[in-house]
Amino acid sequence: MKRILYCTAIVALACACSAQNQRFDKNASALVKKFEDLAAQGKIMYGHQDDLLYGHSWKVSLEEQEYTKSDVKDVCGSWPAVYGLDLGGIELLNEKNLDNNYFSQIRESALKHYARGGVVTFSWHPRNPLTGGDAWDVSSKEVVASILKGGSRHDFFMGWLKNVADYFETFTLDDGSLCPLIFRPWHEHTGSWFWWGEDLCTVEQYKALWEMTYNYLSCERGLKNLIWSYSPGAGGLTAERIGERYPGNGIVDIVGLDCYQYSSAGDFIAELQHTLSLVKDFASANGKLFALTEAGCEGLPQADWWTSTLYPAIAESRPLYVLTWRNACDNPRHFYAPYPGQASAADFVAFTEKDEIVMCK
Ligand code: BMA
Repeated sequence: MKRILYCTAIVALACACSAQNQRFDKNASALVKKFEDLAAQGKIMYGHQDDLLYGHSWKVSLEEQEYTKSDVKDVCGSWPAVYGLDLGGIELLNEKNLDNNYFSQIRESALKHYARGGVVTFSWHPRNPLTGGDAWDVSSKEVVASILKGGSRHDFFMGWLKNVADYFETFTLDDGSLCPLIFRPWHEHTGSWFWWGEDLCTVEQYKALWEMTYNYLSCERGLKNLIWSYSPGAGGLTAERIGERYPGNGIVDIVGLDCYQYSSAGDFIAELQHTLSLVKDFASANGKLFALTEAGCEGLPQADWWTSTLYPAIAESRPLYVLTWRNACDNPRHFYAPYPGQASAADFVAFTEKDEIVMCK
């Protein structure tokens, strides 16, 4: 056991940027400080995926400049504090991401949100670099091995990381500095539905994937605007499983949790309370922030879901933020935030009015 811990520490040290390099640039430092202040006050930011790009029954036009429309704002008068976006497709230099959003609009809306005082976070559902399938193509267990150093797809995959870095470098503010971004790659790895999932690679391969990603983006390319989040999925999560593939304190800033409701409200509350407390304990022991990086109940059939299910599940542990998933404009049943007239709209307003919930005004 001791030997394993010792090796992990050496790997983490070896991959962190050299000591004279600072961890964050000034904007990311200020944002992390803001996170620490919010966490100390027990505040919880509310977040929503793709919020400014489309909603349950609308989509921004190509001419959009302001990015003011939002299902969340239409319901409660404020934007979500955290704006989630996805990079899937940037690895191929596609014009649009996997959910049909122009990368130019993703960037412009993110910069608007940051200028309003909001926080931006990116997930990444990259295609499968070995088979050519999508992120959910788990037909081969060789994918992670193939992209690590020495693997047959390593050079190819480093090209994908270059495309990610080139895109992140375009998130410039007026003074030429970069917009800080929470980057949350290789998420839900405790499940096996993505090609980087638990059954698809070994512990060492998963950690090496993180180290390679961090080393390239934050060290080699010097992207000090990135705040790194690690997000296990809730299903069957234990303290041991949170720690088993943890990439290391040198390269993680936020310990996250992804947890969706697939069962009764009571079961979901119990699961979320339990898994959040595990994540919180792990984060505290490692001096990290923690957040509910993805959550939700598809279609929001329960009118008081926000105050009677989500709120009691998070009120005790108080994650830094809770981000509910997207309101697809092309699938009327696939939504996780209310829109005007939706059954849980009034209750969502009551949730956002709670003292600890932070929105973007
Ligand atoms: C999933 C669904 C998909 C989407 C993917 C990435 O949960 O919303 O429709 O493509 O996330 O955003």
